[in-house]
Amino acid sequence: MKLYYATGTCSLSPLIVAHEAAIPLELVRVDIRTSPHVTETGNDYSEVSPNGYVPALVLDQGTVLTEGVTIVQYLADLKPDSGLAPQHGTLERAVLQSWLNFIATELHKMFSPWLFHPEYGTQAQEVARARIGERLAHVERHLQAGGPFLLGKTFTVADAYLFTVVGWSDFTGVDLSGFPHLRDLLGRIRTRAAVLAALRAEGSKTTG
Ligand SMILES: N[C@@H](CCC(=O)N[C@@H](CS)C(=O)NCC(=O)O)C(=O)O
Repeated sequence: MKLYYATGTCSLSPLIVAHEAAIPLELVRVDIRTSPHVTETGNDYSEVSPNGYVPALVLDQGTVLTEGVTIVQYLADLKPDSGLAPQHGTLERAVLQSWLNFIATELHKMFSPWLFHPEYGTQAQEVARARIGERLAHVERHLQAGGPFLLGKTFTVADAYLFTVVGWSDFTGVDLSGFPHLRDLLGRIRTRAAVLAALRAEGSKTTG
C-alpha cells in the first residue's frame, strides 16, 4: 500500500497508525504548496486523488482511499489485535467514530484552512482560535473525567489524530496553557516509539 503524505500535515495521523500496527507502507511525498500539487516523482497528484489533499492510501488492488478518519480505521481493522480501534458494531466503536468526526470537523477544519492562511485576515483567525479553544475545553473536561486517552485507558486512532491536529497549536498561536490533561496526553503520545518513528519517517523533528 502507498500512503501519499506531506510533512507536518494531517497525513501524520495514518502514518502513526501504520507504525503502531506494524503495517509497512510505501511513502510518497506530495508537495502541497505547488499548484497543481506534485508528487516527489513529478506527477500531478490530482491524478491520484482528485481533491488534491493528503492523505490518500492506495491499496495494492488499486482502490484509492481518502479521508483521514477512514484511512486510520481501515489500517486499524487490518490489525484488530493492535487495539487501535474497538470492534465494528460495538458501542465503543461508535464512541471512537464520534471522536474522529469531532476532531475532523470541529478541530482540523478550524485549524485548516483558517489558521494556515494569514490572507484570510485576523478576524477569521480570532474566531477560529476562540472556537478551537471552546472545543479543546471540552476535550480537557473529558480527559480529566476519563483519561488519560480519549477512549480511556488505551491509545486509539483517535489519539493519533488528536495529537496530529493539536500539534499545530504552537505555530498557529493556539494557547494550550489552560489544558493540563490535554498537554499530558500530547506528551505521552509524543514519547511512543511508533509516534517517534512516524515523525522521523515523514521528515519531522522528533525533539524540541
Ligand atoms: N477531508 C480531508 C482533508 C485533508 C486535508 O485538509 N489535508 C490538507 C493537509 S492537513 C491538505 O492536503 N491541504 C492541501 C489542499 O487542500 O490542497 C481529510 O480529512 O482527510
